[in-house]
Amino acid sequence: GHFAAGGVSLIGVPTDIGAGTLGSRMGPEALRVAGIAPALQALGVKVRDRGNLQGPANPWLAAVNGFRHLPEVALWNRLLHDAMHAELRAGRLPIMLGGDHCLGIGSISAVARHCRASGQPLRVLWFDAHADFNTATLTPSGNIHGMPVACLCGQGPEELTGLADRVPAMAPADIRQIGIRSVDAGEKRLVHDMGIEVFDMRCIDEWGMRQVMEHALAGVDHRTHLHVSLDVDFLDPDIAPGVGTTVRGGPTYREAQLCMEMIADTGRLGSLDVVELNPALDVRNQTAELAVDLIESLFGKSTLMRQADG
Ligand code: 6HN
Ligand code: MN
Ligand code: MN
Ligand code: MN
Repeated sequence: GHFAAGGVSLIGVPTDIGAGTLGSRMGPEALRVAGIAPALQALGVKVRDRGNLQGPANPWLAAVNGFRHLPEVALWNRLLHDAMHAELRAGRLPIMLGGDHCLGIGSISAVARHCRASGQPLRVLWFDAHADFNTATLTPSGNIHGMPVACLCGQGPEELTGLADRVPAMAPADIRQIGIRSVDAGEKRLVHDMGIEVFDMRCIDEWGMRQVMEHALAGVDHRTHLHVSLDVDFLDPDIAPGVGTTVRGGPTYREAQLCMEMIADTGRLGSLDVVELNPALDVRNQTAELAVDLIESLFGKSTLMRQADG
């Protein structure tokens, strides 16, 4: 059957607690308004909308010891970890509707824990303009949405590194980063030292997206759990203006579609984050609509069209 045979669960996480711009708290509603549920249903996917998690408000405070809002970030991520893990255990494919990218910590902690319990290899595809590998001492902002990959790899405060069944929650060898084009100086060294495999924009320019995705998916087999963490600032700001941290020179609409189609072709998608969508900065909800287009491809829309041709 379809890789989402057990159905999809939408989990809204309406917070901008880890970001430097307010507004991604409205991301879940913008994705619903853009029609994420009916779009998946039209592809034959069973969808359950679990509604929104409820957590602490954003107090909008300065950094303390290198972190902004650490207690609130930790609480949101604990709630998300528990919700994601319950869906995975029930055999469902969770889609986390963010919210800012600090939520990748709770989401992927749950996925990694589930993979260990079920004996499945994990592959995380991190689509982002940023490496999100800062630490309290390296961060230029204190914003924890710039730190989730470091936390998942065990570099961070125990409130954030210890959400799963072990520390680090995830092995650096299990992640591939795609579309990177803005990395802070200290962060760059740490990404390199941790041995993270990065397919940056230079790589996409030189190899083309098809070859990049072939490399990023190499070794994925019939048992692999694929997790996609889609930071919408991955996309070029010309097509995706509704994000707080735009960086010029991102992938085009067709390049992004190809990424999603090649993932769909593996049949191994197991969970998804859609993060950093900021409706306060968007124009006529176009970035949310683009995200829904990409999610349709991720769930096999173009594959269905190919089958229709024979
Ligand atoms: N994101 N590297 C910058 C910082 O403040 O650490 C930007 C991080 C952006 C994070 O977009 O998920
Ligand atoms: Mn499973
Ligand atoms: Mn990010
Ligand atoms: Mn980003």
